[in-house]
This record gives sequence, C-alpha cells and structure tokens, in this order.
Amino acid sequence: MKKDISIIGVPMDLGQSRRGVDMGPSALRYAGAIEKLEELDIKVHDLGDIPINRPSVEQAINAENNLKNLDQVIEANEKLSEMVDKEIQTGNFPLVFGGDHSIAIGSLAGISKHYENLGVIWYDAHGDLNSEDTSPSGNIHGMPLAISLGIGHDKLTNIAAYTPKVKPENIVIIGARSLDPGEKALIKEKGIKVFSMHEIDRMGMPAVMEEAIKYLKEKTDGVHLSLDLDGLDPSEAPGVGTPVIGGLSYRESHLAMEMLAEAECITSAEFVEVNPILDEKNKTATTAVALMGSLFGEKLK
Ligand code: 5AB
Ligand code: MN
Ligand code: MN
Ligand code: MN
Repeated sequence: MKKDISIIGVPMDLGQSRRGVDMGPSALRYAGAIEKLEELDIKVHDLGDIPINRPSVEQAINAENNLKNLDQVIEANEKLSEMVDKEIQTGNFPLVFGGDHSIAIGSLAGISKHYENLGVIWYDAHGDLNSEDTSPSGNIHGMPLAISLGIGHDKLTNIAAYTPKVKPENIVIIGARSLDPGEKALIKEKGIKVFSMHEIDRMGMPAVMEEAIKYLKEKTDGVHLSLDLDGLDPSEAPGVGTPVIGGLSYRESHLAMEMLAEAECITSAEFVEVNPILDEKNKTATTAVALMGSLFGEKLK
C-alpha cells in the first residue's frame, strides 16, 4: 500500500527578488498535480497554502543585513515545519509545493526530526550553500542547504528549535553548474557529494543516479528530494527566476525520477522555484507534474 500524500503549498517569493514564484503552488495545481497522483491510485490530501505575510514598507526600508525579508522567511518556515512534522506523524508523505527554495529550510526542519540520518537529494543548478557572509545577492533562496547544515544566521538555523538538520555526508547535489566561491569552499571543506553537469555529461544520468542512490541507501534512513526546477535546462523549464544554461534535460530528469521510484528511497519531496509569470504556457509546472508522476511510480507499460 502506498502512503497517502499530503500536499502543502507555500506561496513564498520573499527568498529572492523576482515576483511571481509565489504563484508556483497554483501553477502546479493548475497543471494537474493532484489528478496525476490520483491516477496512480494514491490518496491525496491537499492542505492548501500556508499564509505568507509580506514585510511592511518600514520593515523593508530598515532591513540592514544581507538577509532579505528575514523575519517573514522565518515565520513562514516555522509554520511549514510544524505542518510537515504533523503530516509525518499522521503517517503521510509530505509533498511541498514552492514557492522559492528558501522554503526547504522549513521542510527539512519538520522532516529531519523524524530520522536519525536523513539523506537529501538537492536537484538544482545551484548549491544553495551561501550564508549572509558569502551571498552575492542577500537572497535567502541561495542559502537553505547551508542553513540546514547549521551554517548561517542563528534564527534560521534554529527553526524548529534544533540544529543541524542534515549532515554533509548525507547530501547529494545533482545538476550543479553555478556555484559561488564560498559555496565551492564549503563543498570542499565538508566533503559534500556533487554530481555537477560535468560528471553527468561524462558518466550519464543512469550511472549518476545508481551511484547517488547507493551512496545514500548505505547510511540514511530516509531521503528528502528537493527539486529546484532550474536544475532543468531553461529551454525545457523556462519558468524559473534564476535560469542557467547547460542544464538537465526533461528525459534525464524523468529517468532520474523513475530510478528513485524503483529504489523506493524517497520519503518526502518538494518542487520549488516554478514562476508562472516567467513561463511559457505553464510549461515548467507541467514538466514538474510529469516528473512527479515518474517519482510516484507511473509506469510506461
Ligand atoms: B536557487 C546565487 N547563488 O546566492 C545566490 O534558485 C543564486 O534556489 C541562488 O537555487 C539561486 O544569489 C537559488 C547567485
Ligand atoms: Mn537553483
Ligand atoms: Mn535552489
Ligand atoms: Mn532559482
């Protein structure tokens, strides 16, 4: 019996600077996410969207550090963490719809307390390993993986009142092709496993996924998939705020999801950074929904 899925929408755009990604949850629902999962005989509970408070003009003017909209990002992630935590307690599979990638802070905060050794697959063009000291933008969506490692502003690393959420050796980054100097240094220092586009080109996606799954299965008791749609090439997923050329194809991503389904290792997931305003006829959300189908066991025959 497959687990019930609980969908939690997070209409958050405050972790970055391009409006529209707050409509991601609507775009994913409009593209038929729930129908797709129900076709696969999964019971779906759509819990709706978490309310997001915007900063007042005064707060925006007084913001002084390299952490844009810090208070609002914290507030939303505390709420998300509580909801995800509750759904896991109920025995359901949490599936979070972003929103920008800053919401991974709350997802991981709610999930990780249920595991001794949570694994994370970070499917992304970026490492999201910046802190306020290394970030070139001050956008918190470039920081969630570092924050989950316990690196960054105390108030962010301590969401849900514990830190760290993940261990560096339990993380696999797939699809990276745009890393800032501070992120590269952290990857080296912590020994984080990265399959950049270089390795994917050389080894091919089947070998990459086999190795990633083996690596995580040996030492983790659950794996969270954090899928940033900008991991895909912008020609196939144009509706993202920080596109980077030379990305993963739809076919490679589809295969990756099928291999994760076969390995039966994913215990929670999020699909983030879908921005329908920058998209072409909801292509990016439609692609995300197709990938969800593969992740949750859709078979070709
Ligand atoms: B995303 C950049 N590294 O920190 C930064 O889309 C981009 O969640 C971050 O992966 C992209 O601002 C964050 C330059
Ligand atoms: Mn990204
Ligand atoms: Mn990201
Ligand atoms: Mn992005």
